[in-house]
Amino acid sequence: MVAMIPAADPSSRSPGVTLGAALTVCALTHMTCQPGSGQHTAGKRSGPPGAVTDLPHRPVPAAALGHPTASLVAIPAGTFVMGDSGGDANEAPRSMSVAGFRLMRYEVTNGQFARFVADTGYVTDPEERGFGSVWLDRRWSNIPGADWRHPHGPATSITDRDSHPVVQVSAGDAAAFCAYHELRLPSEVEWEFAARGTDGRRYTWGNEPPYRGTLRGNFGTPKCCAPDPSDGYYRIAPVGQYSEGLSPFGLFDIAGNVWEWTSSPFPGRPGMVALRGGGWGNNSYCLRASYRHANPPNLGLDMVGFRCAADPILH
Ligand SMILES: [Ca+2]
Repeated sequence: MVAMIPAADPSSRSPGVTLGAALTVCALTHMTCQPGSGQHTAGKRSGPPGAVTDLPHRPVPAAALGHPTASLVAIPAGTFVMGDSGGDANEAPRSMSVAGFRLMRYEVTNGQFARFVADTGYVTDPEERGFGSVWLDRRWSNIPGADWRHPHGPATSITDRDSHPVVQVSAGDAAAFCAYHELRLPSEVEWEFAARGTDGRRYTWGNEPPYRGTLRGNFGTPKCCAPDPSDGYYRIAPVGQYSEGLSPFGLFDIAGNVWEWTSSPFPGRPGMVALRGGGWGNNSYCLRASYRHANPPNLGLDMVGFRCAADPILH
């Protein structure tokens, strides 16, 4: 099984972290995700942890638990500058045009995925392979028995977590879920346009750093890369909790909570696909709307989920 896990990206600006059999997601392969990267590691909140009184524990909207088409948001056609001149080499700014499409307002939830499995008998890649990747002690470990019903290992469960985003689903599993509902995964260009719109903002909510006073999502510690309960949830949060982190089109959890699979192959990384958005263990560099990451499409991880897209309704 270890041989199926990719090594670190040889083109990355690796800080020399020993990866072993671990898969890398963003933080461990990029120096700029490490502590000491200046503006990206500003203090997480304006007050001390004891002063936090506004942790988000909102009721989850019914649309996040119902049919996936119930939360589709129309994204108009547009042209934008994709990328970030302050990011990685693969984020070189370039003008891109996107046709109109639709994208789910929320990440796909356990409740939605459970109904899909009940209807179809679908078996996910991690279930077939017998393991899922779990983020433990700042690295990925392949844990036997980790799957979407046991996201962080066989001793964990999704009981009472219908409203959490499903994880431990591969890109293939995500595409199968979307196709069953006559939807599809978004392309990488569509995802970034939905995340930041046309005004060149660095993050989905604007240019304000993630950790300055306002809770904008479910992120990791400013010092790379551990889960952090100060946003209300140690690891995964229910979808739709952080209204201060909305995208220009009203999408929740674009930055953080879980990474999101796209339908796009990753340029220069044969066999790999792109995923976006950062997750509950990442810090601000990886939460930028333009940050790109690549994974093998059959891998399940406890920090990676997805949302589905659709073509526009034709009038
Ligand atoms: Ca997300």
